[in-house]
Amino acid sequence: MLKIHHLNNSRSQRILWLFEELGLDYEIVFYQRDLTTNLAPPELKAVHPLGKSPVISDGPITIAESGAIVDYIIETYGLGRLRPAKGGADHWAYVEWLHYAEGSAMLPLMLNLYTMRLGEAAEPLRPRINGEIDNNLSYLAGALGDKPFLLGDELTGADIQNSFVVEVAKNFGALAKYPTLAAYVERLHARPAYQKAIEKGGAYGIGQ
Ligand SMILES: N[C@@H](CCC(=O)N[C@@H](CS)C(=O)NCC(=O)O)C(=O)O
Repeated sequence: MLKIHHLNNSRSQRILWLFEELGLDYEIVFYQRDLTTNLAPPELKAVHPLGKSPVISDGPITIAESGAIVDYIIETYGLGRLRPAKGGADHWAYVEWLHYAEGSAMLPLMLNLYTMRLGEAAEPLRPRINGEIDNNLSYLAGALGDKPFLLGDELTGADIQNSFVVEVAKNFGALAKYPTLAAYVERLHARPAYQKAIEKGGAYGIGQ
């Protein structure tokens, strides 16, 4: 059976959502962040050397990195759902979005998170970090346009993978300038599968 190593209040929430969108059977192994450091417990290192979440296992296969997990699950269990047909321009746009979330968009958001702890010492970095957050959010808003989802009328893995980006941006108050992205977050959160995943995954405070 599919198994997900799920850290509370983390990126693995979007994998639970993916499972729910596809109606899959799966087992959740729960891990709790340290209340002081907010880091993952050391037990996750026994699952994967990086000690991060999400990690899934499916029989002999173990996969870390949420983009790879989204790709694997949709290819293996999607039966053509949650992705555009292969071969066309939309397919490659979809692949790009799967890489984009963690490869580009999350970097300035994580830098923001880390440098917030430095107080005034981080001031010299602020213009670059804020500029790159805006660069990415305006790119996302432009790509979304007036469509409901990144690739058109249907939800795809691209939206699930990038949901964490817009949720983190919302937590930082960075969506105030991007009403279409704020509405996009609400649209994703309104999906029954999203809500079921929240019920299963436990308290989630990112972008809510
Ligand atoms: N690029 C990875 C990032 C994984 C990651 O950093 N996960 C965070 C949760 S949001 C984590 O496990 N943090 C706990 C820690 O670093 O101790 C992915 O998308 O799967």
